[in-house]
Amino acid sequence: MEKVTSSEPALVRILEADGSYAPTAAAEEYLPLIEALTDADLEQFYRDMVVIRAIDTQATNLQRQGQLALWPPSRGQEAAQVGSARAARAQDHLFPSYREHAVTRIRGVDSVDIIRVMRGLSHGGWDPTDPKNGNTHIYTLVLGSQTLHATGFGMSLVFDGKQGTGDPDHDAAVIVYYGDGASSQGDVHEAMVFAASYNVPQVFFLQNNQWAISVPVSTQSKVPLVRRGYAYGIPSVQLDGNDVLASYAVTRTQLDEARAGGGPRAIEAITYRQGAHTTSDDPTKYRGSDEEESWAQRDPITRMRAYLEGAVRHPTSSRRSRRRRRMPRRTSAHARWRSRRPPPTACSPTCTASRIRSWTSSAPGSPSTRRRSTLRPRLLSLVEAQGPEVSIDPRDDALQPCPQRRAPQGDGGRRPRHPHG
Ligand SMILES: Cc1ncc(C[n+]2csc(CCOP(=O)(O)OP(=O)(O)O)c2C)c(N)n1
Ligand SMILES: [Mg+2]
Repeated sequence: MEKVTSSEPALVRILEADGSYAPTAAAEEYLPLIEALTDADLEQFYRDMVVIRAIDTQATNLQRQGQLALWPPSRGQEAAQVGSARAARAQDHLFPSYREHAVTRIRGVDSVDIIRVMRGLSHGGWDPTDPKNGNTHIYTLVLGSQTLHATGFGMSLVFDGKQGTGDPDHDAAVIVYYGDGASSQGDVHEAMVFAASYNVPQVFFLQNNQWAISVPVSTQSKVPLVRRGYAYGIPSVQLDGNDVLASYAVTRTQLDEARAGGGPRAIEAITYRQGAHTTSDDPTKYRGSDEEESWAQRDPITRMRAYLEGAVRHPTSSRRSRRRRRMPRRTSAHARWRSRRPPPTACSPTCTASRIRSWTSSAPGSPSTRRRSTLRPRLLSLVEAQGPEVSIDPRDDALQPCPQRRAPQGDGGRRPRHPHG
């Protein structure tokens, strides 16, 4: 039995912070999945991260302009989210927390629907049963409760015989996202007990972004959080959450195992919340700029960009590298496109969706950019149609409490029983 004081868990990392391809020993078993990725897949990962950062930046700015009540920035966590969401199959169900803007977008949820929630115009944002939303369940702000929702849903997959049949198009799994702070909630532990007991096809995806508002992860746990899964008999892996390839490969493996009837799996993705907890938070009150700067050096988008730019290719042992050695002069379509047109500096605060839009639409083999091309105008129209001109008037009937909740006149202050409890 492993002692909790023994060596650190083996970290799965494929790309170093500088973009070099340098798999750790724990990553070796995942390399066939990486080698199977096409250039188009790699570009898609990068594009996903860049686009969601642009949306995240715009939404943060909209909040600062008073157009949204609140925004929880996802900046810094793009690789963990993109890799894991791209690893899921269409029939899988995803249960986000409240910061999974990349996950939801990849599954088809309109990012404007999240903005409507944060603007107070919608309670849920989207319909998880609508096929266009890719089995993405709604954001959950009550910490950890979505892990139980996911486990319950996963139990239904077991009871309905939708896992372990061996048919990859039929078997399904659930993946639930939660944070280091949420990992201290009883709900998460109860979910793990039930998931293990009922052999639920579930991946517990913990994004350890180092902070639960102002509480550091060192306060949440005296051992690496990945070890919590071990206690329930759940095979668990720790990965570099700023490496989109590691996130993709491990999640893909775990989802495949879960779907095949292997029971639950768990991931601790080590990442960092680069922004504030939400726009109501001021992180300068509890953490230093040295820490922020050191994590900025490990930025997930910069890392993938450096890799795609070809600073360091796959090692000589890989099939990809052998292929490239045989064709040393051949440049990929992506490399040719890039040399003509470098990407915008997506990481800067001035990055806008329109710049990203024009860049992504010029990419070779790019999927339809119709949705992206309408994003910027739609964000603006949200502001214009429901912002300055149409102010939210608290005197509107729609914003009044139910009349039956008002204290009745002349009854000595006693309220009648409300029909809805
Ligand atoms: C049950 C519950 N308790 C407290 C809160 C208040 N709260 C909101 S976010 C948060 C911190 C969550 O940290 P973490 O799980 O690490 O997720 P992160 O915000 O870092 O993504 C807290 C305490 C809540 N929403 N729900
Ligand atoms: Mg956290």
